[in-house]
Amino acid sequence: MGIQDTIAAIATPPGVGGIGIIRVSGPKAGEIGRLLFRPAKEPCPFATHHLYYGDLVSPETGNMLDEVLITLMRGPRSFTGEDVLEIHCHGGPVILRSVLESVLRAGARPADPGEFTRRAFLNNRLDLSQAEAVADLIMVKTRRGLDACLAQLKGRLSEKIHSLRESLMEIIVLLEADVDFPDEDLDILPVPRIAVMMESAAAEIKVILGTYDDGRIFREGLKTVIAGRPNVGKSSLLNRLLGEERAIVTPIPGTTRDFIEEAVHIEGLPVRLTDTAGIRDTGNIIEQKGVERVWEKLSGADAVILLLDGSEELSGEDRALLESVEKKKCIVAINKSDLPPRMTEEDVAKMMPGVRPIRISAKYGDGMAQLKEKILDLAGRERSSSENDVVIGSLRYKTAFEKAAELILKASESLLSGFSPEFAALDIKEALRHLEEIVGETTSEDLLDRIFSAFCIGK
Ligand SMILES: Nc1nc2c(ncn2[C@@H]2O[C@H](COP(=O)(O)OP(=O)(O)OP(=O)(O)O)[C@@H](O)[C@H]2O)c(=O)[nH]1
Ligand SMILES: [Mg+2]
Repeated sequence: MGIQDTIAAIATPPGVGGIGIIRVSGPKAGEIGRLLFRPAKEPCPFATHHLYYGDLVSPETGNMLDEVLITLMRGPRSFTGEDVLEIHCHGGPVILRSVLESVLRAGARPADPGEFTRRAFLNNRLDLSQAEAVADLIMVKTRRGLDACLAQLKGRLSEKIHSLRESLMEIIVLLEADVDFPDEDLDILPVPRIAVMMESAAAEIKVILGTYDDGRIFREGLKTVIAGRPNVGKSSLLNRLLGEERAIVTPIPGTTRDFIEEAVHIEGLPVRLTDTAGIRDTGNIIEQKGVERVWEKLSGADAVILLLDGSEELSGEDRALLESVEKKKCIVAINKSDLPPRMTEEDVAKMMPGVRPIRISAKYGDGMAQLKEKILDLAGRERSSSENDVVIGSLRYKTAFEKAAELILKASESLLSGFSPEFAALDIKEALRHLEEIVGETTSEDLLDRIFSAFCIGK
């Protein structure tokens, strides 16, 4: 498999722009540059990390392709660690395509998705967690998500893994000293001390795991489901929060039958809103199917906005819903505050002690600021971590950390119950392997393929 070959791709997004960049990486990068580029001023030594101005021409026909700026960054001081050529063209799709074709004819091959970053990883310019941060960085949707990605790119997660690794190595050395010299009656195995070391490593991992919910929400958005009886104004609320008439609103109960999902930002927090079918017992089979699926949605939600119609009395169906929704992720909103009230906050509080409902009018927009505040609170705004902290948002990291913590605790238990330290050492080594997988030190080709194929081409 040739890391020896030279790859090329358009690195800027499709469409029209001020400039568009073709990126080339590999041993032929310099040669390709020299073949296609006609400098405006001689001499043009192609000094590394310098920008040169001139024309790009097709070597076969001599025809001009574009007027460009070109730079060669010699390895290993480049993104991939190889020689990297960047051609800054005018940002038109036809120009970029024709320049890329010439580059390919001059000896490069098209890059696979994520291949530049993969090479950076293989050449030790980045570890795997940093490589993934590159992919996340360009997709990130919020300022705080960006901070977390930048911290990861700068190696905060990697540092954490390395310090955990040091601790685990130390434990292994202590455990194996006993295995290696069992006859030397040194009585050196300080079981309680090792157990403390193990527990503190596990505790450190637990702290990192505790950031997953935050991290995931800032990567994927807060999954928020609007639920309630038919006709309470769920679709009106979705439209209000979106600022457009997305869902159909009618006075007929049972209007919404399927989910409507839309994304909004609330003060930088990405929120994935789902409008659902009104929950009620119904003989209509289509509507009933919709209602069944609402319950599934509710159990998978990060937040539920339970909507009530304040112009009516609290009904049996409302009560059933109030009882069944998980309190800690629920915001109760009494809608239609513009109409004469027939439901009080106390009625609701009786059903759900500790919950303070808010009054809103989806139709006229009253109470929206308060509702947004509540959503932000649920997302754990006050828990917000500093940009230097490690925040993990990826399921891959979460799983690896969980397995490592489990194995460390298992090792500590076995040691404390008097089993041979050999067993504990095996568990700790396995835990180490899971941690190393995060930074890509013990990662299978398969996993690498999966991770990098999710990148875009040119990254
Ligand atoms: N006065 C008043 N009417 C409202 C308000 N919100 C919604 N409505 C009206 O209530 C009716 C039902 O609104 P929808 O948004 O369709 O209600 P829904 O909960 O989505 O209903 P289903 O899809 O049938 O479950 C419509 O006639 C809305 O105009 C409000 O704040 N004040
Ligand atoms: Mg509706």
